[in-house]
Amino acid sequence: MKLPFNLRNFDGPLTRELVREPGKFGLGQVPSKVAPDATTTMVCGFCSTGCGLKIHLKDGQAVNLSAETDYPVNLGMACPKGWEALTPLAAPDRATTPLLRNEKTGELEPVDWERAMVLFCERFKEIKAKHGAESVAFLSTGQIVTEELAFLGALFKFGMGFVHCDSNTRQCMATSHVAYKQSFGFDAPPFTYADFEESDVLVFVGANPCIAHPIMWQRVMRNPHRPEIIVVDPRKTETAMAATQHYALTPKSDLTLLYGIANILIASGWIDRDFIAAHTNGFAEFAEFVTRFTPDHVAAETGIVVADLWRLTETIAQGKRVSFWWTMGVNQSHEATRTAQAIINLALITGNIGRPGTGANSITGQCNAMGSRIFANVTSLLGGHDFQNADHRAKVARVLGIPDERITSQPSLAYDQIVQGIEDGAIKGLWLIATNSSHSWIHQDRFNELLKKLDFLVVQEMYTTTESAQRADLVLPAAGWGEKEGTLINSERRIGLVKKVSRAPGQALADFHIFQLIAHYWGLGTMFTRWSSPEAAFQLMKEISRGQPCEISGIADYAHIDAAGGIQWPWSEVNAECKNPPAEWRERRLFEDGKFFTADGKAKMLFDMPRAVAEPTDAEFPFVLMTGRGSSAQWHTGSRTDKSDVLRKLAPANCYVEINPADAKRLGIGPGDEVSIRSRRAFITATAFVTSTVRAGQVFVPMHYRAVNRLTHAAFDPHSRQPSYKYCAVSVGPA
Ligand SMILES: Nc1nc2c(c(=O)[nH]1)N[C@H]1C(S)=C(S)[C@@H](COP(=O)(O)OP(=O)(O)OC[C@H]3O[C@@H](n4cnc5c(=O)[nH]c(N)nc54)[C@H](O)[C@@H]3O)O[C@H]1N2
Ligand SMILES: Nc1nc2c(c(=O)[nH]1)N[C@H]1C(S)=C(S)[C@@H](COP(=O)(O)OP(=O)(O)OC[C@H]3O[C@@H](n4cnc5c(=O)[nH]c(N)nc54)[C@H](O)[C@@H]3O)O[C@H]1N2
Ligand code: SF4
Ligand SMILES: [Mo]
Repeated sequence: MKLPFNLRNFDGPLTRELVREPGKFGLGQVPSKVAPDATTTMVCGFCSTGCGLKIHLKDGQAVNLSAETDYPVNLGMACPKGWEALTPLAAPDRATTPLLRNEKTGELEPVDWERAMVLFCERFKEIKAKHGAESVAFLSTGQIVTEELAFLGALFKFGMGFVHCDSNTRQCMATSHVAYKQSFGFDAPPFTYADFEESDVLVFVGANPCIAHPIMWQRVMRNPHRPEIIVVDPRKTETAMAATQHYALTPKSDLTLLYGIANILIASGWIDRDFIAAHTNGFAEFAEFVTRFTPDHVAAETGIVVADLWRLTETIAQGKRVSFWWTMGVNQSHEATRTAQAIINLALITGNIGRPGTGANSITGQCNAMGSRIFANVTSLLGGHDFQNADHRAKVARVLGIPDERITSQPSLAYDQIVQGIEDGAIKGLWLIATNSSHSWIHQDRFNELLKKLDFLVVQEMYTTTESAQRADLVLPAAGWGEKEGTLINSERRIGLVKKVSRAPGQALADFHIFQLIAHYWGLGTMFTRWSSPEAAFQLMKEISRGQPCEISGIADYAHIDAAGGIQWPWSEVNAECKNPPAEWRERRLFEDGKFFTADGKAKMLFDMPRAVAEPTDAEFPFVLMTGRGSSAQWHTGSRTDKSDVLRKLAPANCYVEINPADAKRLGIGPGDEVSIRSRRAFITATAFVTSTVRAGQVFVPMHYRAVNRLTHAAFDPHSRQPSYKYCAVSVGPA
């Protein structure tokens, strides 16, 4: 197979080769496609906004950056993480060689790539031989480039012959994926960021963009229509404070609220009957179903008084261009999929979709959540295809040049089922790639205890110090954003480019190169020859996407993406043939023709009775614990953002808990006091942040502090299997 270095004729230790010709591995050399003293634009690698950043290089090394003014996403703006994006690359705890756990001392010790690769293959093959193809799993990410995600999924399933894999997008976007697929026939977020500026009513449900998507929020602030901004969130978040209407509903009562709104809209005739008749199925059943959500019932369940419920509903009814936006307050719930679909139903019955400033719009989280959803080969076959569909399998086999029978039809277990598989002894080997599960997975103590049951744990990471890397048997050192190339897909389906503008430290390799090495050492011969570079992999993705709603066959190459300022899917050859694309093609929305991706072209209205939460509060655990993003300077488990002095100054160093003044007073807790928080699973301490942003009986702890998931309760949405991170019962008291 063609590798960036000549392994075929390789006759000595890989390490010697690495030292002699590091450039062959993408190590050490001047970034390939960018001139040594250039300024070049690429997309940010933190959140799904996908801002364009201008990188300034000297002698082939990025020395500074600024926000790109000519990128259609951010228009010259960036948030603190974007401005500090280069800093984490230079952190002293970067993994610079593979590390292997010494069985005698228990310490992680440097080994060369040769030994790491031999061991990786030997150990996983041993497990496979002994326990079968279902005994090794991987958990990956929405934070590496699409080409790497696709390569990993193809390598693991078609090459190495394993079955079970999932990614942190399960923690995040699984709900939106399933909701869209069931309602629209494909996982297709319909919007473009211009919609933030074109709505006259924006409804944010369980989303805090001021903190989590600051530059999307800047787009809202550019809206010239003096819009009504409605926020539905139990907390008075930064976004709620900036809104024109805030509805602090009882946590996890969204489904009841949304059905209540639908009921009033339908009963009052504030609906678009023509749109419903022409473009939807299931309206009559839905209309009948929601009649039971009377205003009084809704008020009792949600804590939103009847007059406010009417005000909210009337605002939606009066809007000419109403857009609905949702994020983790919806997706991370025990009834998440139906809640997302209740939002979709509101957009459908009011005809607020397919026009400027409208839409049922799920905002994604990680920089490549959308790439992961469509191309990771985890829950759907590459390119949004179906593992169960023989034609789809044959198509993928043909494009990849892999025998048909290699393309498995067996569905993978979901994240939580993989974890359960470890407990049951069915999963013996685990490979984590660009995710820090030991911090981020729900009910963390159980997860970390279960890791001890594994025969072999591999962690592919940028840093040696993460909670997950510290537990690994083998650490594979990865290059990060800025040290490799590829594409990311943002929230509005825009494919943006990431470039190599910095040298990876030591022997850290791009994930893409690590997968090439594994393919070789696994003995897969020429099976992955076509994956000779990220850009070659991109060409494969183009071919695979042909005929799919997410078709990108009209994108020529990376240079095309670069010149266009990112390109939204779909972009087929029909688009490409248009020599002078009109300016409005730079920001496109879906469903303008009212045609959805279902068999009959109509959207489906799906609904279910609300269910009780998995762990209600009681006398012993009287508080609801909510979790989420704390500040715009903190990213997830902090592996990257904690490395920046600037970003660290912008957020509290210690774990804190937001608690209402009335509760604090009753419990004798003052601002800044150490408090204890106890759930049925663990006990942690945190600093009290006494604030009326949370209501009495509720507390909030940001997810960035490692203790938080020691408390959370492992409950899941039955359709998406997404964890319900935002609700469990705790007690709070002075420490
Ligand atoms: N600075 C920063 N930005 C980020 C990230 C980060 O780590 N740091 N992560 C990125 C990722 S991966 C994601 S997924 C997004 C997440 O972006 P968001 O979803 O906007 O962020 P969260 O804070 O997790 O959750 C949003 C809100 O849900 C509310 N909520 C809790 N329970 C309920 C409920 O029952 N109903 C309703 N309606 N709301 C509820 C919370 O109070 C919270 O304000 O952010 C992305 N952007
Ligand atoms: N309680 C609670 N828990 C939550 C949430 C919540 O709201 N509340 N939110 C959930 C959500 S939405 C998400 S998305 C998850 C996020 O959870 P994680 O994915 O576990 O969080 P990260 O810190 O982003 O971990 C990514 C890791 O990948 C490494 N990395 C970065 N770039 C690369 C690369 O290019 N290659 C490789 N190999 N490694 C790389 C980073 O150093 C980092 O350690 O957390 C979930 N957990
Ligand atoms: S808003 Fe998101 S994409 Fe933009 S600079 Fe900040 S982290 Fe990067
Ligand atoms: Mo996420």
